[in-house]
Amino acid sequence: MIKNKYVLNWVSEVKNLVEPNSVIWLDGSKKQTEELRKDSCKSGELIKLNENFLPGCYLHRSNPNDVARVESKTFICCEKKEDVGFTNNWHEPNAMLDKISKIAKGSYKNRKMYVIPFSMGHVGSKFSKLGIEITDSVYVALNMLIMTRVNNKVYEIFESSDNNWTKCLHCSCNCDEDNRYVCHFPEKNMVFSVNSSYGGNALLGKKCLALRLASYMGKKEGWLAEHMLILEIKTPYIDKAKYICAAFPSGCGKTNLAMLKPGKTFEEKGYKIKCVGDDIAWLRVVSNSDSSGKILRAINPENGFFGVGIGTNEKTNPNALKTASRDTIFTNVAYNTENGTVWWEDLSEKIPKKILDWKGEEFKKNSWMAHPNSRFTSPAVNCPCLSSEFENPDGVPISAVIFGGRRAKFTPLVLQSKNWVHGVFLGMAMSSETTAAASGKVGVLRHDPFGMIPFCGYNIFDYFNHWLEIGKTLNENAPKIFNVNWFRTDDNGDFIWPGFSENLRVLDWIIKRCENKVSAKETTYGFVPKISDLNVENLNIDEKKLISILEDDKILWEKEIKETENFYEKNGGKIPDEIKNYSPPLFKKSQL
Ligand code: OXD
Ligand code: MN
Repeated sequence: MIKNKYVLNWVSEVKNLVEPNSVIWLDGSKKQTEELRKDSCKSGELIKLNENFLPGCYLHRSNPNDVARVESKTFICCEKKEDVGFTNNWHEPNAMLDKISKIAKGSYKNRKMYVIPFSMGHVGSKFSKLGIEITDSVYVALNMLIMTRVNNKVYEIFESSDNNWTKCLHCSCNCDEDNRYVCHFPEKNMVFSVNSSYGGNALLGKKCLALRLASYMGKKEGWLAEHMLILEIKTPYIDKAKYICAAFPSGCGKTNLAMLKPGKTFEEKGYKIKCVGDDIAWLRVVSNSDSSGKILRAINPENGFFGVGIGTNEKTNPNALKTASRDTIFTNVAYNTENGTVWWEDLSEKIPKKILDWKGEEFKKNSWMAHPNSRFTSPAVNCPCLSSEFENPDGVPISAVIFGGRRAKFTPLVLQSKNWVHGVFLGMAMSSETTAAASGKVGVLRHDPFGMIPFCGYNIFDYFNHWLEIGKTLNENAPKIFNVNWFRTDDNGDFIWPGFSENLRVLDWIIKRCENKVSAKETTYGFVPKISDLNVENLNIDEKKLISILEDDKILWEKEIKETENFYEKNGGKIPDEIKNYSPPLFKKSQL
């Protein structure tokens, strides 16, 4: 137990509200975790999988009405409506607190209350933030033990942390969709979620603290919380490893890129990719150790992966499969009853003979066996390509920032911005076709600036300006900014670029650009590779099609820029003048 009086007061306040029959403080120890796993198997919340094939692994089935983040029920509750901007739902804080407290009142009756003190980031690092999640769901508690750092050191550090930590209260209630709320109170440093036990709505350290509240803290304190993977790349032509951050909307393959396994051609040449993080990056401007000005360093604040099952297989991400082969909680995947393992569409060609779908029901033709947003929660240490820098409390120095989206017909394979300001424009202009990670229609094109539309906890126009300000402090040491698109299709609707491990060819060009090892073709819209500079050795790709995705049509760009301007204007803001002024040809009226 922690003796910090702020912690004790809050825990006792929550206890009075939710009225549990017992309170359990979680310390992350093996013994306690094992007891929780046993309890959850007894209660039916988890199913133990075959220890021989999947040691330490469990299956969980959520309520079928509770399978994805619910953006329509996610609120930022702060004094002034204008502080949240058009990308968030706003609510007045006291009225909302009142409303959800009534829903939560007495909801832990005959249940246990789990208190989980955790650190996002390395315990005690200046990058890190502390939180306490209280939950009545043993499933949520076990996920938090994987996704965050929970240990004795966290307990120690809480003793000297006064009130500097985030309150995270989760109440399962009866999973009533109509009364589901995920509420953030930035001014109170608090998250309160009721009636959902699905990942992003209930593992409150993740999207709620590490993105929505952290982005708000970052604006106040001068740093960035981003929906970005962090990867380490070693190439034969540079001695030191380089680090890249990449922002993509949900479901665009961040985990696959972060754990990319080089194909034979590149492996033999000495290329290596290591993973630092697959979903969230916290970035700070710090002095370079050789005193050559300021650089951007990044940490992954999480301690595990909450990956999507479907789309993960031997071809797309063998490292993720190994990561999920032990000590993992699978959510809403199919259950192979013959051998006690799990399955999802595209994991293997054949459907196992004896199988139950994600709801625990018999095979039905033409229906999903695993839910499209089925997940695996695995400890980071399981990852065979985890970077040794994952544990560096000072983070890694970032050479390049990549933005990307899922666009079938527009934006080239790779484009380098002309400078930081232009890069911020590329981030602002990001759009992507939606996936199953959030509830709502799949495949619809939506604006998703910086991949942050569901996660920026404050006014997005202030966020754009914050990015511009960060760039000024970095000056000539600013990472280079790129845009990528793996998803262009031909007239038959087939992907032109093979993607997955072949994306290393694009990363290679990016690093060469950062190291001034290669020139590029300059267009009004940015720098693109000369075809001779993109390594396509042993790649079976039609040259005409490749050329078609290396450069964009001027008319399409003009339409896109106009559309982006209209989108922001319609929503009460505008593209900052600084961006418009930097490159008149992009915004010249006669071109639009
Ligand atoms: C996620 C998401 O769960 O982005 O990572 O939705
Ligand atoms: Mn994500």
